[in-house]
Amino acid sequence: MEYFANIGKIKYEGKQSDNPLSFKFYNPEEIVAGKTMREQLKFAMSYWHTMCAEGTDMFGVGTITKNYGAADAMDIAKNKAYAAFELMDKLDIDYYCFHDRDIAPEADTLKETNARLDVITDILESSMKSSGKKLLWGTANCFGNKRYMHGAGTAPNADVFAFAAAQIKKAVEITTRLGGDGYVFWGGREGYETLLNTNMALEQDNMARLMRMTVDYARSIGFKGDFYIEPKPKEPTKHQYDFDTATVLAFLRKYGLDKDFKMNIEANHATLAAHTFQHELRVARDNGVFGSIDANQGDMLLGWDTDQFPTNVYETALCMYEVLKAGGFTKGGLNFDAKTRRGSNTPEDIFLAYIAGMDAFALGLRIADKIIADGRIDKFVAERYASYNSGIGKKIINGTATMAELEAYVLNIGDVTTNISGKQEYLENVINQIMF
Ligand code: XUL
Ligand code: CO
Repeated sequence: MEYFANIGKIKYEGKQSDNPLSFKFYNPEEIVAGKTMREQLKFAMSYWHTMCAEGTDMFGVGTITKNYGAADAMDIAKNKAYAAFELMDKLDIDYYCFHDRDIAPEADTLKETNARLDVITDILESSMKSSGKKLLWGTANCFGNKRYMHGAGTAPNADVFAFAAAQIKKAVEITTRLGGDGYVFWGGREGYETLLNTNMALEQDNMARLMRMTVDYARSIGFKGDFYIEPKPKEPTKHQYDFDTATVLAFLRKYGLDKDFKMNIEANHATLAAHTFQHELRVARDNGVFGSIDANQGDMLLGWDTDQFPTNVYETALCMYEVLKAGGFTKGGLNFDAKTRRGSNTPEDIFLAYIAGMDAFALGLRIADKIIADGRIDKFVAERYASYNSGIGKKIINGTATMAELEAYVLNIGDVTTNISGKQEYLENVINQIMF
């Protein structure tokens, strides 16, 4: 059965094309910065938004039907899996990501739920075999069910912790079985609403315990992928422990987990933390924990996670600049954790949205490559810090300068006489000149 019957394979037609169902900038086999665009960008489909989300919001019901011609919950789940592979094939997307509950609905008992997961995992496994599509990462939805109302790994109730561990065990097993390149922790409700009822120290200790157990168990069953934490400062809880990359790094280091985890950076989460997307990527890169990306964008006028498809080329360019500087993706990729607006309610809108996101990142990649090849930005930054290459600066860097020596140095020079301009406007001109 064909689920998107009116839509053919999306092909690169170039920017002159007026066919809305074509790529204008994403040319998968074209080489940019030494690899094909396909290899550089490693696009992934998010199962939850693309296959499941029906456009509900706080004020209204769904506007998009995603039952894929079935009525029974498990029949819908099966058809959804087949439809997912048709969609990936038509969009020429090589990877996908899922939560356990996206692929199969939860039943009354964990045993029955896991049996349902096995049924769908069989379909995913055989579809992957025949199509060559790959799993970028798997994860567990430990936030949707009401048992997780106070959190999962950070819940005050040990039975809830146990349930989360049992659920994650299964999610890790199916991720491993499907050859997943990654496993994500996103702390959906791992945070608090008020400190008046919260033992923050115990909650964080327990989260670390759950992560350590997960890593050890996954490695024991042969999981070879990377583990990621996906920082987000708030929503759904008022305060989430994985606030931003710097906060997560401190957490990982405190609990000795820093060698086991990298970051999955989401653009909209960065802006909710009052950072730029580039800032979060830079913190990850500088600390050797850059892993994967949830590609989307927020609305700067709104304070919540709108998960829009990325179209802002300035942002995608600076993102891909960081990715190229980090040496490119290894096990990670660009997962479109993005959904069409509630009013864009046809299957065609989903295709148009992915085309928008893939083209925006293709443009970003080309521009980032040009920024690096142009060299003016890198040269400017290198020269800005040139005082550390010799003399007193070199001594500061190699750790031989003492406070007394620095005092003597200053007494000798009198005062700082040169401070060169930061030339922000010049650099912004350079970026625009390269972009346009
Ligand atoms: C929520 C979010 C999640 C994670 C995976 O804001 O980004 O979908 O990506 O749990
Ligand atoms: Co995400």
